[in-house]
Amino acid sequence: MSTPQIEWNVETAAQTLLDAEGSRTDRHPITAEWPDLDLATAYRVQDELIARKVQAGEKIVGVKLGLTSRAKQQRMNIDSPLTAWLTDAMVLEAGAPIPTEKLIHPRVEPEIVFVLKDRLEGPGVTAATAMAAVGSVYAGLEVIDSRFIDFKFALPDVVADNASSSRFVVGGVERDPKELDLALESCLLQVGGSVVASATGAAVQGHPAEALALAANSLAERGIALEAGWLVLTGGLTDAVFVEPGKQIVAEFANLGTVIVAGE
Ligand code: 0L1
Ligand code: MG
Repeated sequence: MSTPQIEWNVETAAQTLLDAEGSRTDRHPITAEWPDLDLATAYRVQDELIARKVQAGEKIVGVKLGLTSRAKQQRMNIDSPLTAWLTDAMVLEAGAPIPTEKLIHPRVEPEIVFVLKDRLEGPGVTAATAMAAVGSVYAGLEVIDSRFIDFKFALPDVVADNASSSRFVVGGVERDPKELDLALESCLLQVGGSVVASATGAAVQGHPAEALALAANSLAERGIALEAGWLVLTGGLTDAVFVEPGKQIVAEFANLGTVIVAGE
């Protein structure tokens, strides 16, 4: 019996990606079967996918940026940053084990996380106006889990797939962004006690505030504003690392504290 062909459109693409996540089954890029999937349509797929999660009871808690650092862009061979949605179902407690039994092939990356005190709406947002809307800053770790085989995709695929989002941890140290130079904030990433990568906040678009401005301005193109109280993950500072059973993944920041997740 041959596999039924999918009739590709925004709805079928969103459901295909939700099914891949739910059944922990990675698949070939959608663009291999739907070569006309362009970026604007891919964002419609992303929005549809999240609308279905919200309908199922999840709550939007913020947004993330992906591919904001050269380390990540070079690894994925894509040089455009992108935005995606965060929901409450993605929150992982600091130190908690990564629920690998529910995931396909998780990887982890350190991030600088903002919590907004004011609404932020593009266009025309600069790094300075973006920072004025930030109430507090934290260290974070993001667990990404592409629904595509070997994390291989074109930009529209990964946009549709909500930028490989899976889980994230926010650290316990809250800082006032006015007290820190986030471009100089350094981070050591360790796996099982060995340092595997290091970076400073400048790795993220020169300054995480530039990433926040980019998010506000690109979301504005879809008529979306960032709301007060939302979290913003500004993008991996370093390349993402694989989760290894029994090994802790630790991001040690100079001023934002240390965030830990455990490989199962
Ligand atoms: O958070 C991210 O940077 C994910 C962007 C998508 C590419 C990837 O899966 O690494
Ligand atoms: Mg990330």
